[in-house]
Amino acid sequence: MSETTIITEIKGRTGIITLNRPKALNALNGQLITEMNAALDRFDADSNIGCIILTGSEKAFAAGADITEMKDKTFTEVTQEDFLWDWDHITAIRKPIIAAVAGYALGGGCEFALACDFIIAAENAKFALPEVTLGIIPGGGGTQRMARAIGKAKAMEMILTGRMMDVAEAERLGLVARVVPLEKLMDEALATAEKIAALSQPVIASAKRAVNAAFETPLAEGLAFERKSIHALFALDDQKEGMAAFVEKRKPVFRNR
Ligand code: DAK
Repeated sequence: MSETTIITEIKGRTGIITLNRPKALNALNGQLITEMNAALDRFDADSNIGCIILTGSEKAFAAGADITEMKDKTFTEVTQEDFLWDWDHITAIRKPIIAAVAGYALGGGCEFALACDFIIAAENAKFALPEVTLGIIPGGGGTQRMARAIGKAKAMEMILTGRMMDVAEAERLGLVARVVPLEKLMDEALATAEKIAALSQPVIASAKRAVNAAFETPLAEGLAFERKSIHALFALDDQKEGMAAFVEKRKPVFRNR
């Protein structure tokens, strides 16, 4: 393997993964996906970490899957090796993942941002699913997650034209949770991550699972899942502590159990 394609660091209780292929605008090659997945697993297993941030550079979150790596692949190769089979691993991570997006989030880069739990975007962020211009369609979840995120009309228009969406439109449509000045992107993402990480980890994991169930199940099933989840949380010390602290007018001390 050549030099590492990501940088990882821990700040407070937040694990930060920075995509680091600047010369290729963080194009997502096999090595990067492998290294990113391993870092996600490490952070997910680390009880000192309560939230993860995935970010890129000021110019590009990621400009998509690496076109040079896939351009000559044959149908037989992509099907037999199940090309990019490990692309979806990010959705198996239990801890919250914030995408801190500056610059281009295109194709697979946009799909990775969509696969995170929410996006905080810098004012220069640009989103697109330009795969049709390359003779393919989005393959990392874009047709499904974009349609759910911004609705059919806008998703169709984006995916059928491949056009770029600026951050103002992305915020208006609910694609991103918040827009911040570029120079404040990491500070804002980190402050948000630390706020989440300070809460009870099993409660946060339960909340993440419940919201995700909204996209996987019919409403009645999702509501039943939510009901079971909140009932289960009454088994936690952290529920007793959170409510006792409110009544006693003090800050809760969560012990993640
Ligand atoms: N792949 C490889 N290299 C890329 C790249 C990419 N996606 N994007 C940029 N680069 C490289 C450029 O080739 C260039 O390299 P050099 O020529 O310097 O060696 C360098 O990054 C700088 O790019 P530019 O010179 O083009 O920079 P500009 O500022 O002029 O333009 C740009 C920036 C982002 C508008 C432009 O680079 C661009 O349009 N890039 C391609 C964007 C794109 O089409 N992305 C979608 C790729 S397809 C799957 C899951 C997912 C996918 C597929 C399958 N499965 C689970 C099966 C995903 C597919 C895709 O993402």
